[in-house]
Amino acid sequence: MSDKMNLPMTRRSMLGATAGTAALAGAFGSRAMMAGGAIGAATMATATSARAAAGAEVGPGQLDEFYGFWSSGQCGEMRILGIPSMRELMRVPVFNTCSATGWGITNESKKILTEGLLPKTKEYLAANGHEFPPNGDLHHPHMSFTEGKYDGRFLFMNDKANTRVARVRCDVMKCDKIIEIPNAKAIHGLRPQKWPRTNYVFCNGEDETPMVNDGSVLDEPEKYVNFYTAVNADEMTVAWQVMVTGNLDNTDCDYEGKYAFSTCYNSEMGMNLAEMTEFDMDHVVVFNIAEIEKGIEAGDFIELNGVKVLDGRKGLENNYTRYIPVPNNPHGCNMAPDKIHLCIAGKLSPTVTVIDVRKLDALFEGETDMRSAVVAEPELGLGPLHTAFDGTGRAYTTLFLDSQVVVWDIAKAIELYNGADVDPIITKEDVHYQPGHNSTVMGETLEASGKYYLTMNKFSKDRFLNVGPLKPENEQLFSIDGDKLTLIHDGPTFAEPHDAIMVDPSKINPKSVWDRNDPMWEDARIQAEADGVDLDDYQDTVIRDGNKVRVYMSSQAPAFSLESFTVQQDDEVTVYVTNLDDIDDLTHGFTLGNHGVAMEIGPQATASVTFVAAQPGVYWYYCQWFCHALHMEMRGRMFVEPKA
Ligand code: CUK
Ligand code: CUA
Ligand code: CA
Repeated sequence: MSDKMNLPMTRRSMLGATAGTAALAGAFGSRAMMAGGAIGAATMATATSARAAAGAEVGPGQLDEFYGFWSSGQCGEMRILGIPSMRELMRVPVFNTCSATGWGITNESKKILTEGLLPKTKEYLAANGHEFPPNGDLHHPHMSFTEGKYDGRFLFMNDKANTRVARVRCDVMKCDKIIEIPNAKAIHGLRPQKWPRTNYVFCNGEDETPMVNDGSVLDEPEKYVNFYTAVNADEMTVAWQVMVTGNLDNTDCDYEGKYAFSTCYNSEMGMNLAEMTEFDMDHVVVFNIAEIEKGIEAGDFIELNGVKVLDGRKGLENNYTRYIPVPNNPHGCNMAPDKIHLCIAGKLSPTVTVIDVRKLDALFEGETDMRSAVVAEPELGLGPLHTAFDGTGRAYTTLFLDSQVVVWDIAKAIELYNGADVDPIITKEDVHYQPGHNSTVMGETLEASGKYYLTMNKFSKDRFLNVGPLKPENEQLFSIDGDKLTLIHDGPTFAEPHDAIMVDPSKINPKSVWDRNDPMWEDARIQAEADGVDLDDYQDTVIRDGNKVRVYMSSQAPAFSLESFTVQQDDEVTVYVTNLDDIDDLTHGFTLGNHGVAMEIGPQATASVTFVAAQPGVYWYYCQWFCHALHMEMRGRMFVEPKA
């Protein structure tokens, strides 16, 4: 059998042929470019000339100025874009499963997806035939900080759908940790601590649930609670939680490491829309980090599902929290890079409330007028949702209902609040349509820059060719020139980017080839060692261990080291593939026909997958990442012998 399948090619000639593949890829590339150009000329003429005028053109083969890290909402992945071209560079699976990379299929990814789940959740999931949640709702990707600046170590993000927080390693752009947050429900707002570094990742539970949620309480809102969570960023464990009054929506923190903040739109503790919008004022909760840490040290907490929980509810005598009243159902919570001003977007109120964080100490030292920390509340337009900053004292607030961005001056808004006759509004620009989040380059850091402004619009309506009842969202990129915004990109995105950050490339330096000792496949390394297999070298070993079979193979373009292997029906088979190629961009794959098995194996990586060989017969496996001129031939057979 194996003689017939031998390829007339040495390993050296395989490597040689790799160069040919690059040429082939080049040819494919230029064809695609020509097709794109033909469409582009007709529809993008205006944006293209504006782009050129703004000096924001990125020609074929040119690199972008900035990275964009994008949420994908209910798609559950993180996306990487190039700014200002808005080209999508990569999709990083996190809370979703991915057919291309095998995220949710490989043992390495399944470990990450399951190890942080609570025991009870595993029970719900098992009852529904899942090992881990098959979906996610990723809203807020943010990078780790050191002293108020991005430090390029990690990206953190939330899953509102399944109450999780994930971390992506910036050195390889892969998720390495996912944890489910106990007690809280629907983790929404998320922000890494900015100062002195990201020791904590702050996250908001949006949905309130009965404190003891065992089926005995439904219509007693006073028994419902909500939790603010601090995750230990290095260990990806829950550091502490604070029980609060009302729900929580978005969160941010200051540049001194003293305070974190959350908006609350349901101070009513309502259970339906009418109730949730009943009061004229809701609130922002201010969390006093040092006091909370002291409280933990002093043992002033209860332990709930393994988490230290402090009671920071309103009206209690404690120094953990303060509640600042703000108008009706606020949403966005954005700390300005001037280190002073926190902007709370009004949503149902046409205002943004500006809080001066220097006035917060007083609230914890006897000041009883919580509104004394408010220094401005300009009326800006209908449906303010989120605010971005460019480091010049200007603020950019999205107006959902008006379908506009309003650019305004923080200092003038303060003057107006103090009675001066000034207009803080600099300009308003139409966007298409109904913007949610917005961002500026490095805008949530001390290195905020006024180069580009991004608006993430929830509706595209008639802006693109009709693709049926489900329409894409629309994202628009503007170049900022003084007080002027110039539209340079207008393009559809699939469901549903909420938030994005734009990052200078000097902040990160991803690898092109994996380190052979990467912890990602630690379990495979340990198992191989026990099996006497050297993963760093050519492998073609099949180990039987009862009805468990471990198949080790390596890949080098365009062949697997094992062109076939044999197992018995009902064996539990684990295939380990190590990609011995160490050339940039030479990813292989392993897809086993009709078994729901596929995985990516990057250069110098090891990946593994486990399945049951349930039916006798011949099953081909193949490499699904186009790697070589003879990529189609990169395949082999699994032979399953019938049970004796
Ligand atoms: S939320 Cu989506 S538009 Cu989840 Cu940050 Cu405001
Ligand atoms: Cu290896 Cu395609
Ligand atoms: Ca409300």
